[in-house]
Amino acid sequence: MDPLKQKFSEKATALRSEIKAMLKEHGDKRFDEVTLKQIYGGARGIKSMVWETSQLDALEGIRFRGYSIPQLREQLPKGPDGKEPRPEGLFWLMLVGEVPTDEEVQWVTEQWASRSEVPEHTFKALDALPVDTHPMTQFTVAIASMQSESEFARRYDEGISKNDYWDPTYEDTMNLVARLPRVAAYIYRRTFHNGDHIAPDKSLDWSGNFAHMLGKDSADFQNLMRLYLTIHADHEGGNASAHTTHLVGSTLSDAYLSLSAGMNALAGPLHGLANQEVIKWIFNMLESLGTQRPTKEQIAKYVEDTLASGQVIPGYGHAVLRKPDPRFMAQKRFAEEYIKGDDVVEVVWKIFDVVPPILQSLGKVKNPWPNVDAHSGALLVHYGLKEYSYYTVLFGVSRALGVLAALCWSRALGFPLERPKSVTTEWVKAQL
Ligand code: FAM
Repeated sequence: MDPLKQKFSEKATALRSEIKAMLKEHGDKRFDEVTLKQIYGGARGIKSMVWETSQLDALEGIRFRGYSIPQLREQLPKGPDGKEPRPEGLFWLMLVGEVPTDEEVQWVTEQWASRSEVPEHTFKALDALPVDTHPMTQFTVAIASMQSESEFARRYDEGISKNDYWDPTYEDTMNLVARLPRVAAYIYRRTFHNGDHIAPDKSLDWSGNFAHMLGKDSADFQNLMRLYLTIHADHEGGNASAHTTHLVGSTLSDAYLSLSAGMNALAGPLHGLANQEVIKWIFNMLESLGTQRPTKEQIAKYVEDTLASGQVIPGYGHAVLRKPDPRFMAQKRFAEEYIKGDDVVEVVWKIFDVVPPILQSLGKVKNPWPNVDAHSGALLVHYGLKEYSYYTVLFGVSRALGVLAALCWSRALGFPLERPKSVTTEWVKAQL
């Protein structure tokens, strides 16, 4: 058995019996109460699922298996120039809870390279779509089209024991993650570069090869991809893309169908699509002001106008966070180190000064601070990746790491079909 699978199987077996014993002894212990506001308010804050790979603190931000983003950057094995962490290492950490060695990360890189062949019919399915189909739609179609290769679906059809569900889920996860950069790069090149595709370079790491297939070979862009694909990977289980993947997976839909569903959730403007909305909003602002270097006063006026027209300020606010997002700060740090003085980055930083007090003054916005999406576009634009309708696909390639590692855990721990209770307003009124 491969070393990661072996380790995962041991850890999962141990945790599964621990949970069984815990449930037997404490199964009726109360952890939460639900208010009417929560029932009508998108279930905010209700503790109702288990997600082993990461946990979000409203003030501290995300921790992956206990490690904050700055700690990950320090401790995970890095790319060839030793600067940014390799997402392969984060995947290992999320799956088995241990920071991997350089050799272990190299093993993941090689595994994914060896599993990265994309079926021909997926390219055909993409080519059948109009070229101006939104890249996220292309992405979900491509992922669903690869379902024909699902090990889980095949083994279920043959009659697999419940105790073994985790095994083909792990195989599907490894195959699917391995193929995503090729699929995502294919979508980029067909949509924006006349289908002039670039063959993979399997000597590169997962992020380096992705950058290469996008047509961006500079060492700095490869580093941006390493950081980007690391910090977008997971944000505990309740966010829409993670929760959708989890819900669909709970019906024993395989990893392909579950991820494809999760990516449809990521494609919404209140979730992952916000990264395209941010840069679109900034470009529109610069155009309407007629300058690349607006003053803070000009930005404030534009923000007020956006709010007055009944729109949200993209990249600001969060359902859980109540401080500037550490993923925003990690990107700011990257910009300070690699591309200080860039015009669009300067605008992003001015917006960071201007927007929070304005949102605060509205008196209803619970978090006036920037989230992950407020910064990412400016970094991509700097390196010439200006086609912002593509940005959410990059987010999706990364998010697959967390939600699929979590899917492996859900199958290994024997989690049941998810089925919360709904009520009618008539029923609610009768309780008051
Ligand atoms: N601009 C203007 N108004 C905002 C706002 C923003 N950035 N963020 C929240 N509000 C409003 C919100 O629309 C609501 O207004 P109404 O009561 O009139 O409906 C009010 O403030 C209270 O909302 P909340 O409780 O503070 O936020 P929610 O938990 O309901 O929603 C977000 C969270 C993220 C959907 C919301 O902040 C938002 O729409 N932000 C802009 C879109 C965005 O950046 N999304 C990306 C989130 C990201 F981290 C990700 O998933 N990738």
